[in-house]
Amino acid sequence: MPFINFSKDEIQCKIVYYGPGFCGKTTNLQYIFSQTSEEIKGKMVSIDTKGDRTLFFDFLSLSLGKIRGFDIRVQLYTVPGQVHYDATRKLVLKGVDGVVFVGDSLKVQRKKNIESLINLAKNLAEKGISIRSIPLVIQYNKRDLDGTDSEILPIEVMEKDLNSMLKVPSFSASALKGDGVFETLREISKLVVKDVSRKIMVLDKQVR
Ligand SMILES: Nc1nc2c(ncn2[C@@H]2O[C@H](COP(=O)(O)OP(=O)(O)OP(=O)(O)O)[C@@H](O)[C@H]2O)c(=O)[nH]1
Ligand SMILES: [Mg+2]
Repeated sequence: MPFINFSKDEIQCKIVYYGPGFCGKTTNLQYIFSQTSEEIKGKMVSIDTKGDRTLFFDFLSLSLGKIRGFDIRVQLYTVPGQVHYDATRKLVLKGVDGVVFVGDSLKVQRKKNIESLINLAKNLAEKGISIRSIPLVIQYNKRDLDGTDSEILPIEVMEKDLNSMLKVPSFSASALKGDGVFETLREISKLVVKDVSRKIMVLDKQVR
């Protein structure tokens, strides 16, 4: 459920970037931060990081404009992808309004992608949320490695592995170069704002 701050006329929506270790979640946020104007973004905060590895989470807040007099802010979080940080992932998922699942296009990560998606479904289910109903977008990252020496999974294979049941919007991306990063963010923001507006309308009706 979004957080509504009536004293500031602000609605805060939480979007979590989820996926296996090293798939590029932090890089997505870094690119968004580097390309967004000062008026729109807050600080990017990385809590507990060792080299490239997120050990707790990254956080970036963006302003999306107004709906019915309320400022809409999206708060972007990343989880630590490494398998043994599951307790932290559960904490970061608390109060989530939407998820970007970042898949790693490297062939060696194929199994890790699937395991991470299953882990997401399980951690959402523990919170009473179905992966089939929450706003969700899938991003196939590291596509810039296509055509290099690295072995890359074809999009069709990733789509079959990760999206054949869910059938959610999906995007090819290179978080490193920035390709597809804003397309992914725009789509998840759209889905989340739509969902949040619907929930607020239901609340409105209950109050009246
Ligand atoms: N070639 C290429 N490398 C990428 C891309 N995105 C991320 N990387 C690299 O992959 C490594 C891991 O990226 P991160 O963004 O730290 O990965 P993460 O998903 O946050 O990883 P954890 O915090 O461990 O869960 C870094 O060295 C990035 O530079 C991409 O689109 N293309
Ligand atoms: Mg990270």
